[in-house]
Amino acid sequence: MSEQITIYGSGGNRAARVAWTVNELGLEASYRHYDGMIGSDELRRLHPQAKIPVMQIGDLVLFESAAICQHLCDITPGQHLMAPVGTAQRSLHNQWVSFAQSEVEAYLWHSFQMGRLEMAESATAAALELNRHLAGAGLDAFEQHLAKQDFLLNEQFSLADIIVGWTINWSRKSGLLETRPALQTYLAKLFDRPQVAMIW
Ligand SMILES: N[C@@H](CCC(=O)N[C@@H](CS)C(=O)NCC(=O)O)C(=O)O
Repeated sequence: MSEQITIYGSGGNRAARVAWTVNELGLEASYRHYDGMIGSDELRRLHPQAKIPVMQIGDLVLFESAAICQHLCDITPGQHLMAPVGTAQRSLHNQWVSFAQSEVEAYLWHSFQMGRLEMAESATAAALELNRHLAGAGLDAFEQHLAKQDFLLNEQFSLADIIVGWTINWSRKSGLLETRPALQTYLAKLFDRPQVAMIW
């Protein structure tokens, strides 16, 4: 690839999805990260909410971690992480990525935000319990699916495992995997990969 790839964001946050995809595809990228970058004017010129990750590649500026990872696959000849548009495998990829973000990650994010707001304990306890219940219902779907196969799409690792794996790892850190052994086994397989960029 001739164009320089710059990733804004690094570490165990959602930028880890992008770094892991870069590693799996064997691409070169430079990473920009400094204290105070989130919310900065520099980042707000690239992302409407000044969040990470953002990728700049040539004239293209992209935000949303899943969109960035998918773009990297689309522009990498001979890549092995994502099936072509119009195939069943590609649509199953879209399905699991959307499901993870709307049925699991949204509730984890909401609980995280409540922690930041330091609301009255009585106000948060019920909402946190509801979030655990709703995220858990989404995780049950992944638990049943991954009890039957090694990776999300079939027996072969793919980009869906990078994107959804990050969400499942956040669920583990939120104490939601204790009763979900198939997801624990699944995560261990992901962490075995030398290219992994998540933090255990
Ligand atoms: N859906 C977005 C989420 C982006 C996001 O919320 N990023 C976090 C870091 S993981 C962030 O920048 N948070 C800043 C904040 O909440 O102020 C994605 O997947 O890229």
